[in-house]
Amino acid sequence: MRLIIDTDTAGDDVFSLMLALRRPGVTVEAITIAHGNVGFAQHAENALATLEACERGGEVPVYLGAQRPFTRAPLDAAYVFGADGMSDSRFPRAAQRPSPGHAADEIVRRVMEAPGQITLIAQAALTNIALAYLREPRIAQAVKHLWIMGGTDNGVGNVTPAAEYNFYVDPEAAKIVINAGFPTSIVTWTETLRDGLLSLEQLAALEALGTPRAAFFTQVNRTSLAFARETQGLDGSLHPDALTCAAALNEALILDSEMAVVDVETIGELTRGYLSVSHAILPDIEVADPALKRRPPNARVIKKIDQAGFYAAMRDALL
Ligand SMILES: [Ca+2]
Repeated sequence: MRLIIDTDTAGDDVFSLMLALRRPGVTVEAITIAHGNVGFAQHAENALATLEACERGGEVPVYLGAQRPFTRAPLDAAYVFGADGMSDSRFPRAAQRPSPGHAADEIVRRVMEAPGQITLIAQAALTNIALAYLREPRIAQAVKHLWIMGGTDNGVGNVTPAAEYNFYVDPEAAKIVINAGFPTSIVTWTETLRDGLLSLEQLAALEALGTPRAAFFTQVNRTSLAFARETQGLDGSLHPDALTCAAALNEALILDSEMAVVDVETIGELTRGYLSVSHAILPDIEVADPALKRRPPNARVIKKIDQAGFYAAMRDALL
Protein backbone atom coordinates (compact mmCIF):
# COMPACT_ATOMS: atom_id res chain seq x y z
CA MET A 1 0.00 0.00 0.00
CA ARG A 2 1.35 3.42 -1.02
CA LEU A 3 0.27 6.31 1.17
CA ILE A 4 0.43 10.08 1.38
CA ILE A 5 -0.73 11.47 4.71
CA ASP A 6 -1.88 15.08 4.96
CA THR A 7 -1.70 16.22 8.57
CA ASP A 8 -1.70 19.09 11.05
CA THR A 9 0.61 16.99 13.16
CA ALA A 10 -0.22 17.21 16.84
CA GLY A 11 -1.56 14.71 19.34
CA ASP A 12 -3.51 12.00 17.56
CA ASP A 13 -2.05 12.90 14.15
CA VAL A 14 1.21 11.56 15.56
CA PHE A 15 -0.31 8.19 16.37
CA SER A 16 -1.85 7.90 12.93
CA LEU A 17 1.59 8.47 11.40
CA MET A 18 3.03 5.83 13.72
CA LEU A 19 0.40 3.29 12.66
CA ALA A 20 1.27 3.80 9.00
CA LEU A 21 5.04 4.01 9.46
CA ARG A 22 5.13 0.81 11.51
CA ARG A 23 2.75 -1.27 9.40
CA PRO A 24 4.44 -3.97 7.29
CA GLY A 25 3.66 -3.65 3.60
CA VAL A 26 2.82 0.05 3.83
CA THR A 27 5.00 2.68 2.19
CA VAL A 28 4.46 6.21 3.43
CA GLU A 29 5.67 8.08 0.35
CA ALA A 30 5.22 11.59 1.69
CA ILE A 31 3.83 13.52 4.63
CA THR A 32 2.20 16.83 3.75
CA ILE A 33 1.63 19.54 6.33
CA ALA A 34 -1.48 21.67 6.71
CA HIS A 35 -2.48 24.49 9.05
CA GLY A 36 -4.58 23.46 12.02
CA ASN A 37 -4.03 22.17 15.53
CA VAL A 38 -1.12 24.37 16.63
CA GLY A 39 1.39 26.63 14.86
CA PHE A 40 2.02 25.70 11.24
CA ALA A 41 5.81 25.28 11.56
CA GLN A 42 5.30 23.17 14.68
CA HIS A 43 3.24 20.62 12.70
CA ALA A 44 6.27 19.95 10.52
CA GLU A 45 8.55 19.63 13.55
CA ASN A 46 6.12 17.18 15.12
CA ALA A 47 5.97 15.06 11.96
CA LEU A 48 9.76 15.03 11.79
CA ALA A 49 10.00 14.09 15.48
CA THR A 50 7.54 11.27 14.85
CA LEU A 51 9.66 9.94 11.98
CA GLU A 52 12.64 9.87 14.36
CA ALA A 53 10.60 8.13 17.05
CA CYS A 54 9.79 5.45 14.46
CA GLU A 55 13.47 5.25 13.43
CA ARG A 56 12.52 6.50 9.97
CA GLY A 57 14.25 9.89 10.06
CA GLY A 58 15.48 10.93 6.61
CA GLU A 59 13.39 8.28 4.83
CA VAL A 60 10.03 10.00 4.28
CA PRO A 61 9.89 13.52 2.81
CA VAL A 62 7.83 16.12 4.66
CA TYR A 63 6.35 18.91 2.51
CA LEU A 64 4.90 22.17 3.79
CA GLY A 65 1.50 23.14 2.47
CA ALA A 66 -1.26 25.63 3.09
CA GLN A 67 -0.63 27.90 6.03
CA ARG A 68 -4.15 29.29 6.10
CA PRO A 69 -7.70 28.23 5.24
CA PHE A 70 -9.33 29.53 2.05
CA THR A 71 -11.33 32.36 3.58
CA ARG A 72 -11.35 32.35 7.33
CA ALA A 73 -8.63 33.10 9.86
CA PRO A 74 -6.61 30.14 11.11
CA LEU A 75 -7.99 28.53 14.23
CA ASP A 76 -5.90 26.27 16.45
CA ALA A 77 -6.70 23.60 19.03
CA ALA A 78 -3.76 24.11 21.37
CA TYR A 79 -6.22 23.84 24.24
CA VAL A 80 -6.46 20.12 23.45
CA PHE A 81 -2.86 19.26 22.58
CA GLY A 82 -0.60 21.75 24.41
CA ALA A 83 1.22 24.68 22.85
CA ASP A 84 3.60 22.43 20.88
CA GLY A 85 0.88 19.91 20.04
CA MET A 86 2.90 17.25 21.85
CA SER A 87 1.72 17.83 25.44
CA ASP A 88 4.41 20.49 25.87
CA SER A 89 7.11 17.83 25.55
CA ARG A 90 9.55 20.13 23.74
CA PHE A 91 11.24 17.26 21.91
CA PRO A 92 14.69 18.05 20.48
CA ARG A 93 14.74 19.32 16.89
CA ALA A 94 14.91 16.44 14.43
CA ALA A 95 17.88 16.19 12.07
CA GLN A 96 15.63 15.84 9.01
CA ARG A 97 14.25 19.09 7.62
CA PRO A 98 11.19 19.73 5.43
CA SER A 99 11.78 19.06 1.74
CA PRO A 100 11.52 21.76 -0.95
CA GLY A 101 8.27 21.91 -2.87
CA HIS A 102 4.68 22.67 -1.91
CA ALA A 103 2.47 19.97 -0.42
CA ALA A 104 -0.25 20.46 -3.04
CA ASP A 105 2.26 20.21 -5.91
CA GLU A 106 3.76 17.05 -4.46
CA ILE A 107 0.34 15.46 -4.03
CA VAL A 108 -0.43 16.23 -7.69
CA ARG A 109 2.95 15.04 -8.95
CA ARG A 110 3.00 11.81 -7.00
CA VAL A 111 -0.62 10.87 -7.69
CA MET A 112 -0.36 11.60 -11.41
CA GLU A 113 2.89 9.64 -11.70
CA ALA A 114 1.21 6.55 -10.24
CA PRO A 115 -2.45 6.58 -11.25
CA GLY A 116 -4.60 4.22 -9.23
CA GLN A 117 -1.85 3.47 -6.75
CA ILE A 118 -1.69 6.22 -4.12
CA THR A 119 -4.05 6.27 -1.15
CA LEU A 120 -4.48 9.67 0.48
CA ILE A 121 -5.28 10.02 4.16
CA ALA A 122 -6.51 13.52 4.96
CA GLN A 123 -6.47 14.09 8.69
CA ALA A 124 -6.42 17.89 8.80
CA ALA A 125 -8.51 20.64 7.26
CA LEU A 126 -8.83 19.84 3.57
CA THR A 127 -7.01 22.92 2.27
CA ASN A 128 -4.04 21.06 0.75
CA ILE A 129 -6.26 18.45 -0.90
CA ALA A 130 -8.51 21.17 -2.33
CA LEU A 131 -5.50 23.11 -3.64
CA ALA A 132 -4.12 19.96 -5.25
CA TYR A 133 -7.49 19.26 -6.89
CA LEU A 134 -7.78 22.83 -8.18
CA ARG A 135 -4.30 22.56 -9.70
CA GLU A 136 -4.99 19.18 -11.30
CA PRO A 137 -8.61 17.99 -11.20
CA ARG A 138 -7.62 14.62 -12.67
CA ILE A 139 -6.20 13.59 -9.28
CA ALA A 140 -9.79 12.88 -8.18
CA GLN A 141 -9.83 9.95 -10.61
CA ALA A 142 -6.14 9.08 -10.24
CA VAL A 143 -5.98 8.47 -6.49
CA LYS A 144 -6.68 4.94 -5.35
CA HIS A 145 -8.77 6.19 -2.45
CA LEU A 146 -9.20 9.27 -0.29
CA TRP A 147 -9.75 8.79 3.42
CA ILE A 148 -11.07 11.79 5.29
CA MET A 149 -11.22 12.28 9.02
CA GLY A 150 -13.80 14.96 9.47
CA GLY A 151 -17.37 16.06 9.84
CA THR A 152 -20.14 14.47 11.82
CA ASP A 153 -22.68 11.80 10.92
CA ASN A 154 -25.93 13.32 12.14
CA GLY A 155 -24.27 13.86 15.48
CA VAL A 156 -22.75 16.55 17.65
CA GLY A 157 -19.55 18.33 16.59
CA ASN A 158 -16.47 19.15 18.60
CA VAL A 159 -16.22 22.88 17.87
CA THR A 160 -19.88 23.82 17.50
CA PRO A 161 -22.94 21.59 17.91
CA ALA A 162 -22.98 21.27 14.12
CA ALA A 163 -19.33 21.09 13.12
CA GLU A 164 -16.24 18.98 13.62
CA TYR A 165 -12.89 20.82 13.75
CA ASN A 166 -11.34 19.87 10.38
CA PHE A 167 -14.49 20.89 8.51
CA TYR A 168 -15.14 23.91 10.71
CA VAL A 169 -11.76 25.53 10.12
CA ASP A 170 -11.94 25.31 6.31
CA PRO A 171 -15.47 24.45 5.15
CA GLU A 172 -14.82 25.88 1.67
CA ALA A 173 -11.97 23.40 1.17
CA ALA A 174 -14.10 20.57 2.54
CA LYS A 175 -16.90 21.44 0.11
CA ILE A 176 -14.52 21.46 -2.85
CA VAL A 177 -13.06 18.08 -1.95
CA ILE A 178 -16.36 16.39 -1.07
CA ASN A 179 -17.80 17.40 -4.45
CA ALA A 180 -14.68 16.65 -6.52
CA GLY A 181 -15.44 13.02 -7.34
CA PHE A 182 -12.71 11.32 -5.34
CA PRO A 183 -13.47 7.75 -4.26
CA THR A 184 -13.96 8.75 -0.64
CA SER A 185 -14.41 7.20 2.76
CA ILE A 186 -15.15 9.41 5.75
CA VAL A 187 -14.49 8.62 9.39
CA THR A 188 -16.52 11.22 11.25
CA TRP A 189 -16.30 12.64 14.74
CA THR A 190 -19.53 10.75 15.42
CA GLU A 191 -17.80 7.48 14.57
CA THR A 192 -14.79 8.56 16.63
CA LEU A 193 -17.03 8.91 19.67
CA ARG A 194 -18.34 5.39 19.03
CA ASP A 195 -15.13 3.51 18.41
CA GLY A 196 -12.14 5.86 18.67
CA LEU A 197 -11.75 5.86 22.44
CA LEU A 198 -8.74 4.09 23.91
CA SER A 199 -9.78 3.25 27.45
CA LEU A 200 -7.68 3.93 30.55
CA GLU A 201 -7.02 0.18 30.76
CA GLN A 202 -5.87 0.06 27.14
CA LEU A 203 -3.68 3.14 27.60
CA ALA A 204 -2.11 1.56 30.69
CA ALA A 205 -1.43 -1.62 28.71
CA LEU A 206 0.20 0.40 25.92
CA GLU A 207 2.43 2.24 28.41
CA ALA A 208 3.33 -1.09 30.02
CA LEU A 209 4.79 -2.30 26.72
CA GLY A 210 7.85 -0.43 27.92
CA THR A 211 9.23 0.31 24.46
CA PRO A 212 10.61 3.73 23.45
CA ARG A 213 7.64 4.17 21.10
CA ALA A 214 5.18 3.33 23.87
CA ALA A 215 6.85 5.95 26.07
CA PHE A 216 6.67 8.47 23.18
CA PHE A 217 2.96 7.69 22.67
CA THR A 218 2.20 8.06 26.38
CA GLN A 219 4.06 11.34 26.63
CA VAL A 220 2.45 12.86 23.51
CA ASN A 221 -1.03 11.70 24.55
CA ARG A 222 -0.86 13.23 28.03
CA THR A 223 -2.59 16.57 27.38
CA SER A 224 -5.38 15.26 25.17
CA LEU A 225 -6.03 12.48 27.70
CA ALA A 226 -6.33 15.07 30.47
CA PHE A 227 -8.65 17.14 28.24
CA ALA A 228 -10.84 14.12 27.48
CA ARG A 229 -11.11 13.17 31.14
CA GLU A 230 -11.55 16.60 32.68
CA THR A 231 -13.52 18.44 30.00
CA GLN A 232 -15.31 15.70 28.09
CA GLY A 233 -15.81 13.35 31.05
CA LEU A 234 -14.40 10.35 29.19
CA ASP A 235 -12.52 7.38 30.66
CA GLY A 236 -9.82 7.42 28.03
CA SER A 237 -8.58 9.46 25.07
CA LEU A 238 -10.12 9.97 21.63
CA HIS A 239 -8.23 9.10 18.45
CA PRO A 240 -9.99 10.27 15.29
CA ASP A 241 -6.91 10.31 13.04
CA ALA A 242 -5.45 7.02 14.25
CA LEU A 243 -8.88 5.39 13.90
CA THR A 244 -9.11 6.62 10.32
CA CYS A 245 -5.63 5.38 9.51
CA ALA A 246 -6.28 1.99 11.12
CA ALA A 247 -9.38 1.53 8.94
CA ALA A 248 -7.51 2.64 5.82
CA LEU A 249 -4.66 0.22 6.51
CA ASN A 250 -6.95 -2.72 7.26
CA GLU A 251 -10.48 -2.49 5.91
CA ALA A 252 -11.37 -5.71 7.72
CA LEU A 253 -11.74 -3.47 10.79
CA ILE A 254 -14.76 -1.78 9.17
CA LEU A 255 -17.85 -3.49 10.53
CA ASP A 256 -20.47 -1.19 9.01
CA SER A 257 -20.51 1.55 6.40
CA GLU A 258 -22.96 3.17 4.04
CA MET A 259 -22.74 5.02 0.74
CA ALA A 260 -24.35 8.40 1.27
CA VAL A 261 -24.93 11.74 -0.37
CA VAL A 262 -22.75 14.13 1.61
CA ASP A 263 -22.12 17.85 1.33
CA VAL A 264 -20.74 20.63 3.46
CA GLU A 265 -22.44 23.76 4.77
CA THR A 266 -20.25 26.82 4.24
CA ILE A 267 -22.52 29.74 5.01
CA GLY A 268 -24.80 28.64 7.83
CA GLU A 269 -25.04 31.13 10.66
CA LEU A 270 -24.98 28.32 13.20
CA THR A 271 -23.97 25.39 11.02
CA ARG A 272 -20.82 26.51 9.18
CA GLY A 273 -18.73 23.41 8.52
CA TYR A 274 -21.62 21.00 9.04
CA LEU A 275 -21.35 17.76 7.08
CA SER A 276 -24.77 16.88 5.69
CA VAL A 277 -25.14 13.08 5.46
CA SER A 278 -28.18 11.50 3.82
CA HIS A 279 -30.04 8.95 5.91
CA ALA A 280 -32.32 6.05 5.13
CA ILE A 281 -35.15 7.59 7.15
CA LEU A 282 -35.34 10.54 4.75
CA PRO A 283 -37.67 10.53 1.72
CA ASP A 284 -36.15 10.77 -1.75
CA ILE A 285 -35.20 14.38 -1.95
CA GLU A 286 -37.18 15.18 -5.10
CA VAL A 287 -40.25 13.70 -3.42
CA ALA A 288 -39.76 15.91 -0.38
CA ASP A 289 -39.17 18.99 -2.53
CA PRO A 290 -39.55 18.83 -6.33
CA ALA A 291 -37.20 21.79 -6.60
CA LEU A 292 -34.32 19.65 -5.33
CA LYS A 293 -32.43 17.22 -7.55
CA ARG A 294 -31.56 13.67 -6.62
CA ARG A 295 -27.81 13.12 -6.42
CA PRO A 296 -25.89 9.86 -6.47
CA PRO A 297 -24.05 8.83 -3.29
CA ASN A 298 -20.61 10.45 -3.25
CA ALA A 299 -18.91 9.02 -0.17
CA ARG A 300 -18.76 5.97 2.02
CA VAL A 301 -19.52 6.98 5.58
CA ILE A 302 -17.98 4.64 8.13
CA LYS A 303 -20.51 3.62 10.76
CA LYS A 304 -18.69 1.04 12.85
CA ILE A 305 -15.03 0.07 13.33
CA ASP A 306 -13.73 -2.87 15.37
CA GLN A 307 -12.44 -1.05 18.48
CA ALA A 308 -10.46 -4.04 19.72
CA GLY A 309 -8.84 -4.34 16.33
CA PHE A 310 -7.99 -0.64 16.37
CA TYR A 311 -6.37 -1.03 19.79
CA ALA A 312 -4.42 -4.07 18.59
CA ALA A 313 -3.13 -2.12 15.58
CA MET A 314 -1.98 0.68 17.89
CA ARG A 315 -0.26 -1.84 20.17
CA ASP A 316 1.55 -3.45 17.24
CA ALA A 317 2.77 -0.02 16.11
CA LEU A 318 4.27 0.70 19.51
CA LEU A 319 6.19 -2.57 19.92
CA1 LIG B 1 -5.42 16.08 12.51
